[in-house]
Amino acid sequence: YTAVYDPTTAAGSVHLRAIEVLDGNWTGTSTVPSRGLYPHQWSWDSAFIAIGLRHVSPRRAQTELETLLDAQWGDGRIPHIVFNPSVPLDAYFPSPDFWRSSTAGRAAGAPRTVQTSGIVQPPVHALAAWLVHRADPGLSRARGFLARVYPRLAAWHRYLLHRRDLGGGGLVSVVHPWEQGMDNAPSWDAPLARIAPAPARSFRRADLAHGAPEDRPTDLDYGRYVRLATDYRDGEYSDGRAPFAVEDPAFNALLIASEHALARIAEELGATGTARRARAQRLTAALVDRLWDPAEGLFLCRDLHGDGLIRERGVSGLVPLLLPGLSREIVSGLVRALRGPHFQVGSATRLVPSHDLLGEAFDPHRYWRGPAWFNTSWLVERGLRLHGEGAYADALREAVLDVADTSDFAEYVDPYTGEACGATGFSWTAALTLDLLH
Ligand code: 9WN
Repeated sequence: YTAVYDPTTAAGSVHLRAIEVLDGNWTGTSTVPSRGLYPHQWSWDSAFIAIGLRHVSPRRAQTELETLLDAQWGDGRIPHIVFNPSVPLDAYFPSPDFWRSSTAGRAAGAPRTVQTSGIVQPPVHALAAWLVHRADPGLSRARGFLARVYPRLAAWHRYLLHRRDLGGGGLVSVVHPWEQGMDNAPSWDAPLARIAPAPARSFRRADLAHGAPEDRPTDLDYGRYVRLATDYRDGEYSDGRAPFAVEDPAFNALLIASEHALARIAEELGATGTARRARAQRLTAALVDRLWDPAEGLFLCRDLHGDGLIRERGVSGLVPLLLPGLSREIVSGLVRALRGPHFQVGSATRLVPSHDLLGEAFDPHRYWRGPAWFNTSWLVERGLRLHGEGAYADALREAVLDVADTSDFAEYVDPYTGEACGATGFSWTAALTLDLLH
């Protein structure tokens, strides 16, 4: 394989190998993120997976999303994990006997027939559903795909906007770092420090059987994750009072992007998208008002129990670039941040690092504290293209395709070298590679 990526000669092979990864991780009704480490269905993984799968099998992409939506709770939440009953309990922690969704989640309307977690993940689903529809509108219409998913996606957004506006400013809060999807990002250090960790002997981590401990969150992090999840469960997953409550820019930006997608879905179904578009605009204004830091030229997280904005620069603060309707000042601030000393995209780094290269917490191998992930680079690539930065978008796209190929579709990579970390054969890496190839 040549050092310079040449899509005309390499596209065939990387394309086929990406399809093989997704085929290997397909269970018959959904796709696992990776065979060893994550043997169940994950919420935002499935959305990214569907976005890639639509190019190979629009039918399977629809099924991926529908399987996830079948596990939706009565209150509208989409759980972050849907458990596969044929996988042994000790294969992943926390397992169904920890979450106890069918009993502890009864008041919130957890499904009876399938076991799930009780927390959520970023709402990429309506965006995914819209993109899946567009890949094969004939099949989608014949199966009534959008008509079936629309009410469920609307209920999902309703849950987030009505039950999770814990700060009262119109934005959604996450109540656990797993909800935001970037588990051990340095932005969580301050809000997590107030949480008393569960004792290490009270649980057994399964992830260390698959990943190098220095690439994973620490035991102390896990103690706090377990405490937060246990207390949420013991409160029957009711929302309102949360010891950890953070407004995150990526989570909210993905909700807004999905709200725009829901407007289009509504129109496709013959209804009006006007109210949804107006809501997306209101949410964008709230995002800017509450999380944009003009001096920094970046969006930051807001700690509802702390001193306001959390002063850590993370990739989460760049993700809102994917939104339409941002001011010129914000777009150019984000592009400058991406290319500047803290992320160095286009110069020293290959993909977008998850954390500030100059930050004290930066670690090029530890999970969300520095390594580059393919989903976030894919989101930033979309944002660059949307805002007319085609040359930068093209360069990032080439880098993503090259590193996905040479890392064997790694879960995450060293942002400087592209060296693989975590699992290989990771589904969203393969799926988003396919999307960028089309
Ligand atoms: C906890 C599945 C998930 C991703 C997350 C990633 C990681 C889980 C874990 O794996 O989180 O949900 O066990 O570490 O951080 O973004 O969805 O791929």
